Amino acid sequence: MTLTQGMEIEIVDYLLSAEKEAKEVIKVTDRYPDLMIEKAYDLQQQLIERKIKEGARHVGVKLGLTSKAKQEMMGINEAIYGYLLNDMLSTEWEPIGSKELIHPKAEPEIAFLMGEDLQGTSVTAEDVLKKVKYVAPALEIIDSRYLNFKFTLPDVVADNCSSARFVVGSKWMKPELLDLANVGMVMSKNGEVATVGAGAAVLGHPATAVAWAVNKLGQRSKGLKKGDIVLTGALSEAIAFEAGDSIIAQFDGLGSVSFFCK
Ligand code: 0L1
Ligand code: MG
Repeated sequence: MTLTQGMEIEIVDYLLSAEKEAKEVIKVTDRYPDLMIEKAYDLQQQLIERKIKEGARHVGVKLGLTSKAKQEMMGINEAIYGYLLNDMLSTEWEPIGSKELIHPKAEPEIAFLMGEDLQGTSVTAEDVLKKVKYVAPALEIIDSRYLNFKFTLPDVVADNCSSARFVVGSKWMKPELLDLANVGMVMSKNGEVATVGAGAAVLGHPATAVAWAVNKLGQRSKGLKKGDIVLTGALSEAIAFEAGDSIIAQFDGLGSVSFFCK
């Protein structure tokens, strides 16, 4: 079934309300089983445009489903991208409010800060690294709007790839000072190790994941802008948390990043 403009507006409203009310909802493909991935990116774009119209600002891009393990689990062979807006950016010293979220999970990631614009359809990891000004430790907080965090690929793309919040650590380094694929990471919850990982978990190298995203954006005549923050993908599985929990991710050579959930 082809979605009419009215149906598309209704889907975007549905997802925006679920987020605003912090209420999980039945996935879109239960109602529209023919929803295809490219149409889901159109819906994602409309959702972001609505948020921008309501006052939010674009601050970057995020990669999702970048680990081979997660791709195999979902029976897919490519990553996904979504957008980061200023109202998702949280600081280490300001607690994350659990009441505004549904069933949040934390993901340890390496953030890139773009020093120059980058657009194209045959961009390589090397091209990406030439345009990255700094890398930093980051935590992404994902919070799928769907019931029990269960969805198909088009569902999660339309839902802006489960984006909710993100925190970037204060240590920013030149990318050439680190071997990003070999950066080890330990994420702890309430002082206990919850998960470990390495930069290579992100499609072999975080810059490879970003090159994929740039090429995918390029197909829509979009790209990365100077000053964009890019969350390059999770170094390990996501860890669920709730009010009262504190999360810290420590990265070899890159320092740490943490938050408390109130
Ligand atoms: O950022 C991510 O890797 C998550 C993307 C969406 C999939 C999920 O919500 O687990
Ligand atoms: Mg993520």
